[in-house]
Amino acid sequence: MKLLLIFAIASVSWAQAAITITRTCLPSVVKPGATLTCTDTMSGGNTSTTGPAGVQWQFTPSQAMGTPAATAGAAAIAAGKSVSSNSSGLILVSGINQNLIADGVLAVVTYQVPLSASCPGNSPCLVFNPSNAVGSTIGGGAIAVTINPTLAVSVSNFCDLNADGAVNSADVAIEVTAVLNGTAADRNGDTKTNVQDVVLIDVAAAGGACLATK
Ligand SMILES: [Ca+2]
Ligand SMILES: [Ca+2]
Repeated sequence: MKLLLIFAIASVSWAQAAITITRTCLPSVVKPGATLTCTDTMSGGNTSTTGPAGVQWQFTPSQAMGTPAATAGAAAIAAGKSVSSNSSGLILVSGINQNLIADGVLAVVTYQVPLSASCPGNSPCLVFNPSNAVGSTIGGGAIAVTINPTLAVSVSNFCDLNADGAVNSADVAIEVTAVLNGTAADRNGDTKTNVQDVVLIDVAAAGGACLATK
């Protein structure tokens, strides 16, 4: 009897357990105009109890990032679910079946980083703020969703040649080496690699604006 009671309590606690969604993005330092690929992974699900059968969540970027494109991740595909999304960043994982979703990648979301995006000092400043997160049991009941710590991505610029989030002498050295070695490293778009390109990196490394265009 005592064992049965313990089992019953354990079952109730499973039914009420929250699931967690964690977002990771690559690259961690992205350049304007490049593609940022974010992977949204679920943990804490249980295919022998509540699932979930469907999940929704939203990430709102802290600066304009255009309309994200979301595709189904391995865990969603395995459960026969598809992924829908809108321009606000709302992501919906659902499917015409009675399957429960196992832990794993629910969605892969890509953003085309606008040329206007930037982070002052190249410190991580692009944050994805979560909202609207909830899961559903097969009966339409709510499953709480926790979003793991908010991720911050750095938007670098065309003068951060080694993509370490800072523009300094290391980047200048890369450009100087390219000029000396005759390696293509055009920064002003004239198709030549020469002192003009070095100067653009020099100025940025000295604290000026990065005027490199590629
Ligand atoms: Ca750098
Ligand atoms: Ca050039």
